[in-house]
Amino acid sequence: MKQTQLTYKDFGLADNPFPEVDGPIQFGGIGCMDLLKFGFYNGNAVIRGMAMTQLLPFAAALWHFKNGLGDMFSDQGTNNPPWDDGSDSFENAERNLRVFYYMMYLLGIEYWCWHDLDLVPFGKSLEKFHKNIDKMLPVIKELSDLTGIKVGWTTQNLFSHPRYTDGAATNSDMGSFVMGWAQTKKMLDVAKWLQDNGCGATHHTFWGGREGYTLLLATMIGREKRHLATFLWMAVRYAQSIGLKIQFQIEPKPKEPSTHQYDRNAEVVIGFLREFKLLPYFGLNIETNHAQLDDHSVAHELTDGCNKSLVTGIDGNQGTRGLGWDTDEFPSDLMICFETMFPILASKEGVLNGFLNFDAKRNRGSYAPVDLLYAHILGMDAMALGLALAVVVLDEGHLQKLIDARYQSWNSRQGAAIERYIEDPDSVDLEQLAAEGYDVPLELDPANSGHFEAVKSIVLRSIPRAVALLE
Ligand code: XLS
Ligand code: NI
Ligand code: NI
Repeated sequence: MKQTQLTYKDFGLADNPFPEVDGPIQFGGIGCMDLLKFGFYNGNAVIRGMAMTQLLPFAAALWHFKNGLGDMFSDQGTNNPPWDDGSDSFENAERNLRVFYYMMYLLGIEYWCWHDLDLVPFGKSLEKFHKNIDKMLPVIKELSDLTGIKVGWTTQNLFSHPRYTDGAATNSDMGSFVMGWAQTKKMLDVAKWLQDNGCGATHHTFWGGREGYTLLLATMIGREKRHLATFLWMAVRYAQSIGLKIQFQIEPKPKEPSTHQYDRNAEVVIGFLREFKLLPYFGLNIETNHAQLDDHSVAHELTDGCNKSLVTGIDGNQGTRGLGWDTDEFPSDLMICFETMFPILASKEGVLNGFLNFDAKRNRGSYAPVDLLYAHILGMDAMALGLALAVVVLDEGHLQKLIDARYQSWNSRQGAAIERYIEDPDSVDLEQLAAEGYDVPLELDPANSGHFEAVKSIVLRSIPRAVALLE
């Protein structure tokens, strides 16, 4: 991020979109009650020898910045910011992008993510749409040069247009597959342009908005999954052909809007990628709310992915417990933020090699422009606290001591032999092992208790020291 002090005018804006603040949001001290300052996120803190921007590579989502805040009971949204004239014009799209950049500058967010359709409206034809994207690229470059804020990942919206009602790559109508490919190829060309012009775009996401089925009885699942794999292979090979080095990632989601989506969760996606030999080219972008829709925690999804070094991004958000919809709320739940950062810090890499994207929108009732600042500040504060808590729990070692004790029986010679068995069938004498099974004491050994409540206490009691880390 460049250090120079900028004003909204430097972003080519005639009016100040956020008159409530006169410069970048500052850290106001722990628990600061000026809500237009950070109360936990301290951009100057250094933790584990790393800068906060490295530990928390925040990205803002253009689609949620522009989100009209409609819902399933009313398409008519509540978000009518003064900078948006409601038209489909290029100028309106450009003004939105300029305000978006100014917002990220104020917040100290260094990356952003977008679908083709977020940038400019689709309009009357795919051709015109793509021409408008090309016209906007120099604006991205101008703003990126001005601020140092880069694109994190690009993607294509293959779920909004009626053409994609039954999916894109998995549509029963081949025309939709072909049109989806045109959009995807274009966004890979765009990523190449962005990279060549120093604007970032190191990652590219596939979220299969409607890649799944609505009615199983009318669906050829096997054929559709193969089409999806074909589509992904086309992206891999096309990127190679234009010399584009990009980290592809799949964002799992179990359902909604389709009944069942083929990229249901981390385990399912890993199996799918392995089946079609795509594993070397793809990572996982794990979204908290999607994990929740799959009745899992984000920690489960991330742990699955991290164990295989496959996590390349996070869509940090949260849902409303028990609701069952993808409400994409800004993260505020400390335990969710802890569960997000813990698997990443505990992983072999120890840091997220990708983006922590706020795939989050304001509540429908938070329609003031300044709520965009409040919302991101909330998310950044919460994630910072979650990060610090994960660091303390990991680094103080109390948890590891309990885990080590729990698994200690496996550290015996016999345990090691059993753990070798898959590779070395001679490591275990199956007859003898079964014979020993008769001698295993029938009473549990208290030494092997999981002490689960004690484990939870470790997290709770680490909170004060986590807070101190951020001071
Ligand atoms: C929607 C998805 C979407 C992806 C990008 O549920 O989370 O926003 O992140 O296509
Ligand atoms: Ni998402
Ligand atoms: Ni979502």
